[in-house]
Amino acid sequence: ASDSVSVSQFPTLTRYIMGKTGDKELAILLMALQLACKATSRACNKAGIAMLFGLAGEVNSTGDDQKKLDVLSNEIFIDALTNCGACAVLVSEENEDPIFVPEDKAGRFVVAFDPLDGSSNIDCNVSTGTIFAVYEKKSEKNATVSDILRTGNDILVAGYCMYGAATELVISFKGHGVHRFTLDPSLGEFVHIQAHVQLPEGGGKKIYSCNEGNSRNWDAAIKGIIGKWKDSDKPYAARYVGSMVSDVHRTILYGGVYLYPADAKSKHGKLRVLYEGFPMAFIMEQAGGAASCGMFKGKIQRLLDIVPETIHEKCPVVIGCKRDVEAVLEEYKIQG
Ligand code: AHM
Ligand code: MG
Repeated sequence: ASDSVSVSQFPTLTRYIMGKTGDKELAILLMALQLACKATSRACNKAGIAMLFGLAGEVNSTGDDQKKLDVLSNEIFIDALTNCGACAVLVSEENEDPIFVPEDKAGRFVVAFDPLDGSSNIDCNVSTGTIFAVYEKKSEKNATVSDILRTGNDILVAGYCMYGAATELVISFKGHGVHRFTLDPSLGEFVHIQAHVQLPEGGGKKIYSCNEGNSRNWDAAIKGIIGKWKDSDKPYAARYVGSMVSDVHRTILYGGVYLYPADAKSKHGKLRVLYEGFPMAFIMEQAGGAASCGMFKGKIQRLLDIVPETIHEKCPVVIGCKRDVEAVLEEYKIQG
């Protein structure tokens, strides 16, 4: 496309939301979210020059060392969301407790987010991302933590923003499919590049994506299925960035499966339900894929059906094309 094409040929995110839902408060919320994504993208781009690489010297809600960019992006998101007038409660990976928006600024939405996911990739200029899930609060008056401790089936909007070669926002509105928007830096806007994104027909490329360094602690079913994929006539390829946003994004576009299973050391896996598992499972299902925990607490569980009891709870994650997710679940039956 040349620079002379009209702006309206590439609708912006805000225009897109208004056109699809007509919900002005939701449009305001998503304007705040996209502003925070743009500011985080800018911080990632300038990190080397602005001396933003390295540790901040603090530990976050789950005991991980915080990077300077973790702290900065968290401040960016909290500032944008508490001041937009559309939020009641926020849950961030970086904050131990939920953040209740003061009554005079509060709105109808509840947002769980990981401001900058993929910590291990921050300092070496490999893709990172933001992940978020939006709910509408149930409480009539002031919001409580019960407004966020709900199943993933209650999600209204989920999305992620990938800070990669380009900055890309992928959003799914319940009932409206999955949409891709790319940040046009010269315009400072996210422009719509693909509607109703679906995983490739039949499951797409044969790719498994997981941290195989954990394999000695996996259960028999996960060891079994990965072994089968590697030993088949046309073996699966291994691809693992180590940033969930990038690994899930590739899975949606190319096919295959992404796994962070439970193991003997981590019975709940590594990823957090509210701002990693749920939003990615929601997007994956909306894109025609599947999302499971595999075997969790003694039974096979669809990921979105979990009801979290605490805000930083973890769950095992097996998400991707139906072909591969079903093969994992089948392996649990075979292994008993
Ligand atoms: P983080 O929230 O501390 O960044 O951890 C989440 C990340 C995911 O993006 C990624 O898929 C996973 O952790 C990688 O974990 P590992 O380094 O154990 O493979
Ligand atoms: Mg994270």
